[in-house]
Parts: sequence; C-alpha cells; structure tokens
Amino acid sequence: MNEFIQGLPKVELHLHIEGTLEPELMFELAERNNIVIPFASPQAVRDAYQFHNLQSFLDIYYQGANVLITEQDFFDLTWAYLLRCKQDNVLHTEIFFDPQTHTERGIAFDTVIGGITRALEQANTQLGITSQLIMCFLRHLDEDDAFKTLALAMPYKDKIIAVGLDSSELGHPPEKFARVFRAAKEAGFLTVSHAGEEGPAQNIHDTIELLGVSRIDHGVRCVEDKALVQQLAESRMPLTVCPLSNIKLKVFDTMRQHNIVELLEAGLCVTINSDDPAYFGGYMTDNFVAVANAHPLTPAQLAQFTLNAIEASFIDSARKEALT
Ligand code: ES4
Ligand code: ZN
Repeated sequence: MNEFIQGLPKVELHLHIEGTLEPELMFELAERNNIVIPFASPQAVRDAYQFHNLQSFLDIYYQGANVLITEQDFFDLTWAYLLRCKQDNVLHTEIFFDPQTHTERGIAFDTVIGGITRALEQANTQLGITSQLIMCFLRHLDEDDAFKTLALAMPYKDKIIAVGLDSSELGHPPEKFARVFRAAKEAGFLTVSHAGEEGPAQNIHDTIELLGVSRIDHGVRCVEDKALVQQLAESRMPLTVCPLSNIKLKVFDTMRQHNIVELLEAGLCVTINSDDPAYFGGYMTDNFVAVANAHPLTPAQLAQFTLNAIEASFIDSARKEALT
C-alpha cells in the first residue's frame, strides 16, 4: 500500500511555504544572515515542536520565519519544498505565503515574491511541476493591515491566483475580512480561507456566505452541523484537509478519530494536504500513509483524494485535462 501511495500522482492545495522551513535550513540561514536563534542544534529545534493547540504552534512558527531575509533565502526555501514534491510525485501545488510575516520585519514584498516565483518557474522547467500562488492575510492583524497588503499585491496580480486567510481562527471570525475579500474579488483574485479548524461550523458557513470562497481550508468541524455537511456535499465545496497537522495541533486526539474518511464517504470533495510539513512531521506521502494506516481505504478511495484535488484546484483547463 505504501508503494501505491508513493507512486500515486498528487496535487497539493494547502501548503504554507513558511511551514516548509526544515530545522537544518533554519540553521543554515541563521548563520548566513547572522541571526541568533535560541536553539543549540536542528534536533533541539525538532524537540521544541510539541504543540497543544494552533496558537502554541503559531508562536514558534512566526519565530522560525525570522531567518528568512534575502530573495535567495525565499528561493532556497521554496526549492527545497519543490524537490520534496518531486519525491512524493506531487505534480501540481498551490502555495500559501504570508507577506505580513515578512513586511512587518522590514522585508520587501518584492523580495518575498521574487524568490518564491523564481523557484516555481525553475520547478516548472526542470521538474515539470506546475503551481499557483495564494497570498494569505494574517487574521490576527487588523482589516486595515490586510487592505495595505492587498495594495502591495496589485503589481503582482499575474503571479497570484487567489487570496486566503490564515493564523488564529478563534477571536478573528470571517466577517472581520468581508470587505477586504470583496475588494480582492473585484480586483480579480479568487478567494479561499481557513475555517472550521479550531473554530465552529458557523465559521465555515459564514466563510462561504461572506468571503465568497472557492475552497475551505481545513473545514473538519463541519460535522457539528448536519445541514452544513449536506450543503458541502451537494455544492462539492472543497475542503483542504491536513491530517498530520490536525493530530499535531490536537484538533483530533488520534488519526483513528479523524473524520476525513467519513467526509469522503459522505460525498464531500475532501483532499489530503501537508499544511506545515516541517513542523507537523510529514509531506504529502506521509499524510496519505498516516490516513491509510488508521483507516481501511481502497486504492480507488486513495486515488479519489487526488481526483478531488484536481477538481478543486486552480489549474488551467489544458493542464487539468492532462492530469485527469
Ligand atoms: C496554519 Cl495549521 C494553520 N492554521 C492556521 N494558520 C496557519 N498558518 C500556518 N499554518
Ligand atoms: Zn493551513
């Protein structure tokens, strides 16, 4: 089964590029940029990755991103992830980046997007991997900050397919970003948003109504509202589920208790994704294997996750034909 999963063509739709920063690269970049990090070794960094909820992870994750300074740093980060995609037979990936994590520290928007897109272009020509870029607003920051970030993105509209919303869900409901999402849609961006990860099913409902999203990132708490589950199934609203992330952040106690297979069998367009693989202990193949080890799944069901991801993706129609 593991061999089948390894070889299965995959499409990733929920991946934070800052969440692919492996401790070894963190150390290398800290040295290159003369930044002091409060750890003695890459292993000490790994040992510190014990999370009890989303916020305890985010605190460490934003700290890790401080070593990213130059365009080359963002290139190296992205390229390392794309090489992992090749290993895992990921043919297409849609990547989140959080410009505010960097612009807040005085790193230019152009530096961030320049390094990332140079790696994506190289992956297209050298590895045959296609991609899209999704710019996320940090929901713990205010609406005005999101509007400023949207303005910064305007010159790069051709490089960014969609805007998204991530960071702390509790205390920062979707309505806080209704106006900036409307402005983003008017400017031609598609929209996605994290919802129903730690927050209630109501957040998923409101995210669909108020933010006009094409996909829900996570969405696993939909099961608390049976009518919502039925609506998600009927509309084929995609959920980009991240199994290992959900265990690490204690959304579910064990993978046996994870509801992804229940959602698949209820006819929802659920997909498997890695979220922040350097922090959560696994890339795409690892996530598929973890689900398959905890739940009896047929090869056809495993392949359905990829078919769902193709359906849910922002791949252009010619490439979509080629992948299906
Ligand atoms: C995230 Cl797992 C998760 N949830 C919300 N925001 C995030 N940013 C990076 N990973
Ligand atoms: Zn996420």
